[in-house]
Amino acid sequence: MEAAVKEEISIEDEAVDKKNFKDCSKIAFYRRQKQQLSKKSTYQALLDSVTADKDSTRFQIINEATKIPLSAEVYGIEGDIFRLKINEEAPLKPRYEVPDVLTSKPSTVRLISCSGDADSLVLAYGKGDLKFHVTANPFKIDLVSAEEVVMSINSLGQLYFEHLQIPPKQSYQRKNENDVPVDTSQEYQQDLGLWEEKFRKFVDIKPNGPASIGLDFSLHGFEHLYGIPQHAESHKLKNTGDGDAYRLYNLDVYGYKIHDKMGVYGSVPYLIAHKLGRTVGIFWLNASETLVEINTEPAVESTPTQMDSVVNKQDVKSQTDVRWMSESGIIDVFLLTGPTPSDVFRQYSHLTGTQAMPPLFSLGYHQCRWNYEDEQDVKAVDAGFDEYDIPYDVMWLDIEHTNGKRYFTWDKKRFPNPKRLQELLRSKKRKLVVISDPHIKIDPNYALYAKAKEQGFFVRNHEGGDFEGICWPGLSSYLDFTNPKVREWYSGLFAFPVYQGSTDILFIWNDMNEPSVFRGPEQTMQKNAIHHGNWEHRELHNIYGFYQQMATAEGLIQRSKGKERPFVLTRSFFAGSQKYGAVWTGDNRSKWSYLKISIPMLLTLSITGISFCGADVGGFIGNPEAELLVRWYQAGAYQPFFRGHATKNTKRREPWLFGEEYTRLIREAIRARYTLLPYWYSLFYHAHVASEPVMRPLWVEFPDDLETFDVEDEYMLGSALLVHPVTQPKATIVDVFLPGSNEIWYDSKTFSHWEGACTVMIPVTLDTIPVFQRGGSVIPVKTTVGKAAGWMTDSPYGLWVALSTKGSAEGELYLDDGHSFQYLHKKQFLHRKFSFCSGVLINSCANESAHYPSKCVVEQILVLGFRKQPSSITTYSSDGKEQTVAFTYCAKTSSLSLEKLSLNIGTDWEVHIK
Ligand code: NBV
Repeated sequence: MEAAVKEEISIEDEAVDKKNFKDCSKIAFYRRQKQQLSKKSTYQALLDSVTADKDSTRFQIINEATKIPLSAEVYGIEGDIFRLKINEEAPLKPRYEVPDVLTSKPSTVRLISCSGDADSLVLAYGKGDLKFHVTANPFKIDLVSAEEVVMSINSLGQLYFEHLQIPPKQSYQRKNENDVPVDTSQEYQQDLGLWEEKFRKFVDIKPNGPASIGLDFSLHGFEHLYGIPQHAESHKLKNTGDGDAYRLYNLDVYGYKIHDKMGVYGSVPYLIAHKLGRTVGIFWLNASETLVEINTEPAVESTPTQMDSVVNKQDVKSQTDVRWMSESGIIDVFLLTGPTPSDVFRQYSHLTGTQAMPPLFSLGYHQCRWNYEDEQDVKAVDAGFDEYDIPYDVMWLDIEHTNGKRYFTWDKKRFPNPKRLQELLRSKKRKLVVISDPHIKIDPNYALYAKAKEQGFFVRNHEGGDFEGICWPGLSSYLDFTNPKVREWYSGLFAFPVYQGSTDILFIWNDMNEPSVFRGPEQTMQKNAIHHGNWEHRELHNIYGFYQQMATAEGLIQRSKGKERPFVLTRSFFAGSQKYGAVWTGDNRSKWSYLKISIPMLLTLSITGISFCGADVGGFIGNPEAELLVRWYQAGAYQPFFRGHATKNTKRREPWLFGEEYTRLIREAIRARYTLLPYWYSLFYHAHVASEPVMRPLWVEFPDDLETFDVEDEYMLGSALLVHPVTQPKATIVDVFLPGSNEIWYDSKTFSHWEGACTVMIPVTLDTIPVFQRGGSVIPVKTTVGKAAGWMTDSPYGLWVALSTKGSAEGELYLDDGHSFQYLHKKQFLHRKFSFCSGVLINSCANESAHYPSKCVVEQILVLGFRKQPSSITTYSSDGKEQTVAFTYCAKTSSLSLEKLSLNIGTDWEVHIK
């Protein structure tokens, strides 16, 4: 078995062999839906069947050809959301409905029926600004907002629903791949993949037959769509040509190809459409394999012929059609009506939850490698950071730390005393993260395996035995995390007495949880494997990893008796994974193109709820040259999850291995990250309580500025910082677009400023990270950087005040103990507001009901865009103290700097500049 595993590793440096993965033409339900489309069958809504209760309105839809009824349910959900569910009226057996993703049963709002004629049903939401207009024949829905049709459903007649059927001939249904099918229509069946489907040497036998669903949505006036991660693609979704849909199917694609629509590690079946004046979202709650086609027809302005008068000139609005297709389940779709980007973010997180509040340490820098060999190695690397004066917070151990890839154990030779190692890290206020994968080595002497086996906790194969597949430990079984009992048991494995060698500074990384199965079809699990409740793997494939992270996070919370926030990084994810921790973009490559694509990939994750995301700094596969490594550190320092990682067999690349100058550059980048920790933490608080993404595409901050809609080489961190990472080798100049006609932007290093709505050419050296502060903002920073975040608790703050064109600025700071849930249960936090107006900077309380004692002082205040030399500056504290302070003013850069202040961060005070 070891040999098999080695073979998997040896393919390491080759490009992705796309033959191992399906393209659309190899996906039977795609072929069937396309074929059906050409026949164009119509559905009709039977509006005399309408019934309503306080939650929903129901009616039937029938297919004119088959006459089999479908049942439609429409719900109004709090926060301007509609939900449409379409299922078979009487399915042969229940169809899978995705559980556990919605935070709770969404609270409904009664829809008022205000239909006029017999051919339509109009359901009004709330005061009636939003309407759900159902046309009976042919069946179509229009979503109307203030008399404007924003979106239409099934206007292209692509509603598609395969009813569960009894197999045509029992004899056709094979029990396993070796039985010979006797049905004469075998070829026909195989091509459509109704009861079985071949891919390479794999045969997917489908005891439930075809069950796929599909529906089209037309977005009126929209040309810009975003979302549906995960793809190594541009931020703005592209038109999908024939056979080229975006695929949502969680797969382990080592060194994935970029600018490709194939599915990689995770899926969020949710997209956002944006145009001037309106943002909407479509959340397609389905966990089976899903394909999304996008087709934008841009606006056409007809050129008036001689005959036409200008008045007759006709504009045809742009439109984007989106077609969702899933292999099974039901149609369960949420329409998020906006109208602004932040409304859509709020609506989505109302359904799926917000970003978990991360422990502060996890926003620092993480040092990973497959593998740090042993305790000595870890100690040396840890010491290296101190020697070279580079802050870092977390050391990571990959699969080799275990005893033969048996998770929750330690390799006794390499790590004879894991607690000792953790104590060393603890003494430096640092943490340890170790890996825990979902595959469990089949070894009766491995207690964890034996226990899981005995209790029937593994996914089963279609014959009823435990599913077995090959992964790192050799032959393995896979925990069935979809079973609540398995999750409960798994969570219990993190209890300190159970997880030998673990301490409270140890946190977890879930990898390979697509799940990855070597030699399985597309390197994953057979779709006819069986989960809890007898559901086939095909029904829930995309949510498997979500459940592992859920159980892990719960385990970490439980081990602390509910007191401490967990940190769990996962590779595979689904809608709602943000509630459980962080996500990274998997096995990228040490190439400039992968550095570049990390930006749109992270922006896409961010707007679909997953704020805590990052890409392996340096690139996982390959050996980055020093320049690329530096640029990657500089970019990573300004991305939410910041971890250096490298695969086996790569050259060591700890920050100090490339010579003094490169060490300095990497040190500076990491220190820049730590300087901004208070800002990062405050942004995460906002993501947590107010659903605002931490890393934002420009269009989110500037929704009325058309020019921002396509930008993906720069982005905002919160609303105050614009970052344009350098992603080209040997760059000497970077073109930075500074948005907003009323804005003013300040270079965070040189303090040069520009008015918005222009592209500026910024000269860069290897030292430069193009970062701009938006006029009108105040950013809290730390003035000194420690060895790790834990050393900076009491260190002083600085405030970067960047004045708007009107000479004002605002900002805030969120602060708590950085690790517990006391902020939630006991309101132990500080939330301060900073505002600058008419020469006065005020620090005031933003939340009177919260309290947190802090000794910290604001030591420095930097004011950018201050036009004249002040004559005096005085501070006034709430206890009546008044003090004149020294300052330096630079007329050339219009910057004013106040140093050696001692103003407590948590009390009210004012600074008057005259
Ligand atoms: O556990 C080893 C690696 C890990 O370092 C990487 O970050 C994951 O994405 N893991 C994949 C499995 C092996 C990949 C070849």
